[in-house]
This record gives sequence, C-alpha cells and structure tokens, in this order.
Amino acid sequence: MPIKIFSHQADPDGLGCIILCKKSFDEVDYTLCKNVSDLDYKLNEFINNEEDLNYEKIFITDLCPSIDLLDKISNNEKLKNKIIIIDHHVSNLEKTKEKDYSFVNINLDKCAAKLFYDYLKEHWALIFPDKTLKEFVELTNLHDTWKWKEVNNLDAYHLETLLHKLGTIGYLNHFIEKLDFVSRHFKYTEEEEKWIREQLEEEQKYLDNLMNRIIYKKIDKINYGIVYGLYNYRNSLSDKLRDNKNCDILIFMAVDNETISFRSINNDVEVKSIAVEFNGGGHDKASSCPLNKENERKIIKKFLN
Ligand SMILES: [Mn+2]
Repeated sequence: MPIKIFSHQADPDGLGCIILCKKSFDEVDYTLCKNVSDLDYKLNEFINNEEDLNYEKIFITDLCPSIDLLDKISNNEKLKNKIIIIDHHVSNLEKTKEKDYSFVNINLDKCAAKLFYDYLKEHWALIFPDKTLKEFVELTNLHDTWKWKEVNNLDAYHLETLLHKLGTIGYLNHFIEKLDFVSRHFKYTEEEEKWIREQLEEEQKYLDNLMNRIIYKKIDKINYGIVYGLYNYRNSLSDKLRDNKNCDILIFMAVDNETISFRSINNDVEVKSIAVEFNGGGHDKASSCPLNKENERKIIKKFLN
C-alpha cells in the first residue's frame, strides 16, 4: 500500500522530508501545504473523503494541524494509528503540550527533515547508512536552524538558492534524482554551481530594489522595517539588513505566498509572539502568519500609521 505525506512547501526542510519519503518507500503521494490553515483544509478534505483508506501510513512533516483537527484524529482509533506528525516549531509544541497525542512528535533540537530521517531509520529501518543522503539532511538542518551562519556553510545556504532557481517541483525532482548515488560525498555539480551563480546575481538586483522600498517605524524602542516583496526573498533580505541600525524586526509581506514573515534582525528581539498575535506561529527568531485582508489591515494600522 502506498504512503502519503503532507509537508511544508516553503523551504528545503519541508521539501527535504518529501525527498526522504520518496527515497524510502516505493509508492509515495505527496501534498504540499503553504501553512497550517492550508494543511488543515487539505487534511480535513482527505479525511472526510476517506482517502486515508488508500494508504498504509500518513506522515505530516514540518507542520502541525490545529487543535480541532488533532482532536478529530485523536478520537478516531484508525486515523490515530496511521498518522505520524513530525515537527519542530516551538509554537506547535506550546499548543500541543497540554494534550497527550501519541501520534505527535515535536522536537526543537533539529529540523523536520533530520527528525524524519532519524525516525525512518529507527522505526522503519529503511534508510541505510547512505553518505550522500545523510550529508544532504545535515545541510538541510544547518540551513533550517540558521546554524549555517555560525559555521559559514554556504553549501547549506545554497540549498535555498537552488530552490529559488528550480522552483518547488523542480527542486524535489532534481534532488530525488541527484541523491541516487549512495556512496559519494554530497557535492554540487558544475551545473548546480552555475545555477547558484545565476540565481545569486538575479537576487542581488531584486534585493537592492527591495532595500529602497522598506518603510521604517519605531515603536517602543524597537525599529520595524516593513516591505512588500516576493516570498523567496524573505530570508536574503533579512541577511542583508543585519547591522542596519534602522531595523530590529523585519515584517515581510509576501502576496505571492499569502504569508507575512517576521524576522529578528538585531538586538535579539523575539518575533514568535507577533506572529501568534496574528494567528500564526513559528520560532523565536523567525515566524509567520497568513497574509489575509484582516491581518494586512491590522499590520498597516499598527506599523504604517
Ligand atoms: Mn522546518
């Protein structure tokens, strides 16, 4: 029987989980989800249509459904035994910690792809010691936990550059094929290096333009920078803003992904609570919420008035 996976589509971590799943099982169907509300909608449809009957196991990675849906799963013996949730977002740990869901695994130490890799190794014995895949997961972890900066690992950073260049489906297909060489070290090919250079050049131009469009606002000693831009640029813009004294928190409004991203830039300010205020969540230094009419109106009122 095939395997189903719902994963976060936004970054190398969520996509890395799908790649691992495809590498581990013969038949895998995946569904990409933008955010928690997108996951809730798609998972609910899936359950209501009894599509779960077609699958042996259902993984949900790098995301966690809302409490209502978790309760619905928890009250259904069959679903409860079939679904496994693997996530690492602190806001999801907080929302589930009062409950005792046996199918929810949230661990803050590693990215979802690394947690999923360890899970598959432990429970399914499917991923054998494969050097390339293991190193790919390690790079994904460095990227997703922002540790690549401390150790200055640009290979990890360039997973995201390649994602921007290839697009979501292109990234999935490319790495599913590339990671077939079991005993080699993970290394970018000349073609990949070329894609990275081209993408970086293009991003540089767009970022220079974005920098000029940021609107700054100081509220209670915290400097906010607000800008509308393409979702792919939320992280590279926050990198570029570091050491810019005008900005402690970046509020990045991405209409193309219907997401508002919050990034802590300077002064160690946390941004999770802002996202929670707007029905979102995430990590202390990087969080997000849906960009809908209501949130947009509130953000404009609070930060652009
Ligand atoms: Mn992640």
